[in-house]
Amino acid sequence: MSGEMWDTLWVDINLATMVDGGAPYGAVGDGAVGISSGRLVYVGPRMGLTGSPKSLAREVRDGQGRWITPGLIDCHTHLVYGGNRAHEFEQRLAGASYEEIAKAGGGIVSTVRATRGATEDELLTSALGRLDRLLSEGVTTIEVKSGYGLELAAELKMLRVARQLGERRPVSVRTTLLGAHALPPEYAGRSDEYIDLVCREMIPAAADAELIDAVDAFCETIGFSPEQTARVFDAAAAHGLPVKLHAEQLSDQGGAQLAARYGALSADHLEYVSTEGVEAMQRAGTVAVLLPGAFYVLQETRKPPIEAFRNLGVPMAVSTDCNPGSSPVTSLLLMLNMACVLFGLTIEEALAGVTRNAAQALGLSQSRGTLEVGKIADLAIWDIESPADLAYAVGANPLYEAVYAGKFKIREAGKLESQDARTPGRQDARTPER
Ligand code: DI6
Ligand code: FE
Repeated sequence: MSGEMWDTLWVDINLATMVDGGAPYGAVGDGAVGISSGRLVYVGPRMGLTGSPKSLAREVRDGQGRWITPGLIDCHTHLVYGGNRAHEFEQRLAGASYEEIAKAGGGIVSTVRATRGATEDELLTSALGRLDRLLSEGVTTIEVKSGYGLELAAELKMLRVARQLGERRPVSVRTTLLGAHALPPEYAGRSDEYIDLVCREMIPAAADAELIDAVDAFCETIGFSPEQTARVFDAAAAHGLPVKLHAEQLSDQGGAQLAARYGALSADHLEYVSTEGVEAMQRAGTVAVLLPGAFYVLQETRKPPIEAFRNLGVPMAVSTDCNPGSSPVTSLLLMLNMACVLFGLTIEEALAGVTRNAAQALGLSQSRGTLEVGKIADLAIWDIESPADLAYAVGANPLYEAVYAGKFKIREAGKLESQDARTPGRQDARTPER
């Protein structure tokens, strides 16, 4: 063999590459995966290797017939927050609606009080606990939103904590400013002035501090109007930041069309989206992020229009929406199951939703989301007989090992088995597509 030895070569392994257009799951039986300098350098049948495994790589791993998928991507979370809202869950079970609780000063605003009052260390500790549960299921990339500070200092505090998560754990963190999540009490009756604050102070400050990769808003009767959302998106555009939108979660506000008009990476929730909204998303290439945890916890009955997304070819992603109110969820595998059972996705669609399409929802398609040569070696290795097992067994966690950037192994929540003393993190979190 000429040329350099690869770092690692997996053999006796089945691949769910999740590359679109070929075999279901982009599957390759009796496959091999070569890794060098944190990148995939070979993905294909073992038969296609040009030499014996030992002649090709310094380390040869025997997969013993397991399956490899891309590392999972949780593309919509509110992972960083203070406090706990179990009592609101009790109130809702007793008949109060999410909107009623929000209007009575609970809901998002109660988490804002707890988040403003928490130190960075406190926020980091509680977020790490949730993050570790996600990582234990093979998550290697996560998006984290602000939106429980609703004042400049507290929003920046949340974003710094989110970025720190990527320095403490083997995970790529993408951060999104969600200043327009709810109206803070001190701005009651002055929502346009609050939007001024978001546009004139929060977005510029977070962008200047290089703390954000995107901007999001909550376009809803209990959130902000389409006009106010458009102002937020204009400010994002002025800073060269892509946008996402919480759209049509509780009612049809035309948010999907608005998001599409701004070339949004994604529109999320979408239970109440109209046909026009779906068509606009298709034309703009906007990903539909489905959040079955919020649908389930809020006992929503109206489903997002899966058939329409499917027929028009709108890519569907699936995420936890991990947050203390509508989706206190830290299992992406459970969301796979719920996306299938509650929304009617096929298992292959659901798995694409936490890999290929989740990468697209974060603008990371070139580096993540499928097993393809040149992409970052973020992998999940599973003790399963077929990919269907990932959505089938409720509450099971068949993760055998996760590999982050070809270097960091994780087998149990929070337990890092590093092959490399370097801490993963920041520079990877900041650089869009390497
Ligand atoms: N929609 C949601 O489901 C979350 N945010 C949003 O805009 C809920 C956030 C919360 O209740 O704390
Ligand atoms: Fe959300």
